[in-house]
Amino acid sequence: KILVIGAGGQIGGELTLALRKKFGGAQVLASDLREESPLIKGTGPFTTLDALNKEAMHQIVKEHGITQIYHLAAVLSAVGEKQPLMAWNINMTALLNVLEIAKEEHLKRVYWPSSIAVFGPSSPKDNCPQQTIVEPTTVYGISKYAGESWCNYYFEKYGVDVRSIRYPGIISYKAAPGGGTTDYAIDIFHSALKTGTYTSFLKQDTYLPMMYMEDAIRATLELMDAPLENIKTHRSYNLGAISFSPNEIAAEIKKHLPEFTIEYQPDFRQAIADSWPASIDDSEARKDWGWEPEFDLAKMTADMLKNVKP
Ligand code: VAH
Repeated sequence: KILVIGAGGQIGGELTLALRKKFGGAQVLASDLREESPLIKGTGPFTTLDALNKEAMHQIVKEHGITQIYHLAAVLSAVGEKQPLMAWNINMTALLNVLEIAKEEHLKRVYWPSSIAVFGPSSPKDNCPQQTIVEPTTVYGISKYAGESWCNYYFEKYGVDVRSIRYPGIISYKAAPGGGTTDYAIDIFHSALKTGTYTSFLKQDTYLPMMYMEDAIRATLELMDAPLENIKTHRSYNLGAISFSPNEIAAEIKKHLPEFTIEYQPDFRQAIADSWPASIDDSEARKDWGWEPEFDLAKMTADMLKNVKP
């Protein structure tokens, strides 16, 4: 039985739906600090859970016979820069609670997302490899990079089968994004459909690694399904799909909405974006567990414009 922590979030909600589709609604207990989101309501059991409360989390695991945890609760990059110590405390305490309980209860498997935000200005800008110079300059990136080392520690020392993916920016329409820097690529669709124009908080030529939610969910399930012997790292796997700039996604939208216009007013998030790679080398994921993206910019744009409710 699976526990999803952070089921109210952008990825947690869709992961909950995908896991319920795969294993059956009753097999997936969704949890979040906030009340049950409309996206998952009625598709299976839900409980509120503050991921900082280890006792409460442990109680839920024992009461429900949980054997796997997907931990999707975190403070993202932009919000994290506004409240650094709060972000560090939440991101690390919640992860250590999950790892400790996985050790004590001998859970079968744990999933925890890292991010391309672990990379900093000293990392290679293009085709950034999985193993390279990693000097994060955002609190979010610092917490994700530290978390990767903790995951490896619990695997090496206690045999906890925890697996992780460094997600790029994830684009989706089913749930609101959670305060990230890449979220301009979601906002742009809502704005284009609502007003026909968008003011981007990133400069026009800011390339960032991105991925459509369908690809991110499928990658997560494929990683978690892979035989343990195929998993060559319990830190985290680089994952890439598409790299584009605000200028490029605007041009793609214009193919569908010729009247669409964009302007640029970079804010504090520009510095965050500039510290990250423009594209990712995900050859390890392709080699170890057969990763292959399906959505390119054109296919994603068409799907977003078809489904976004402005
Ligand atoms: C953020 N969407 O912007 C997240 C992600 C790579 C970016 O980690 O913070």
